[in-house]
Amino acid sequence: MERIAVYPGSFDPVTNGHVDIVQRARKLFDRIIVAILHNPAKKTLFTIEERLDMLRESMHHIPGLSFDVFNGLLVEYVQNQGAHAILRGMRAVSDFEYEFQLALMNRKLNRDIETVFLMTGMRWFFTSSSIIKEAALFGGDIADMVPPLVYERLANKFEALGQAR
Ligand code: COD
Repeated sequence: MERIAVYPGSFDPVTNGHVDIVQRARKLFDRIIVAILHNPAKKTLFTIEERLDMLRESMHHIPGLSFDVFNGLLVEYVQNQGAHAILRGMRAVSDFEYEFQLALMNRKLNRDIETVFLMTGMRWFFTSSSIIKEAALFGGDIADMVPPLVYERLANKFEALGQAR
């Protein structure tokens, strides 16, 4: 049986922390579907198309991946894809409570799907999409935390980062 995992997220934008998780998880799964939640109620910096584009470009060197957009319940999407695992990354203790609730709710909704957590790579401990956006807004140097295309796109969005280059 093919081992398929779904790696769901907002990816607004993708960071080196996300890339690292997928790279390492490939040892555990034959195929990983990186899936962006389309939630029109949530305000994002990048559109779905921009986020998909950045994900594809940042992970093009990793085999066995596909990229998709989903809406509605995650467990339903996972089941429809023929997958049995949800892949999540864990950074600090602060991630734990939310991830724990999400995993338990998903298990309650579908007992056949397991959530698999990978610890962040040490280098990406402090890397988060929201902190990167805030730093970039004020011209902070975030070049080593995101793939080159994401850096370019952030610089285009935020003039301050563009000026710091
Ligand atoms: N190192 C390691 N992992 C990281 C790093 C890093 N530096 N940065 C982020 N990650 C991990 C996150 O911990 C997460 O596991 C994953 O990467 C994606 O992160 P985000 O922030 O892009 O994704 P989220 O947390 O916004 O995703 C939320 C979901 C889309 C999974 C969730 O909202 C969802 O499933 N929604 C659909 C409705 C549903 O079914 N809800 C659950 C039951 S009610």
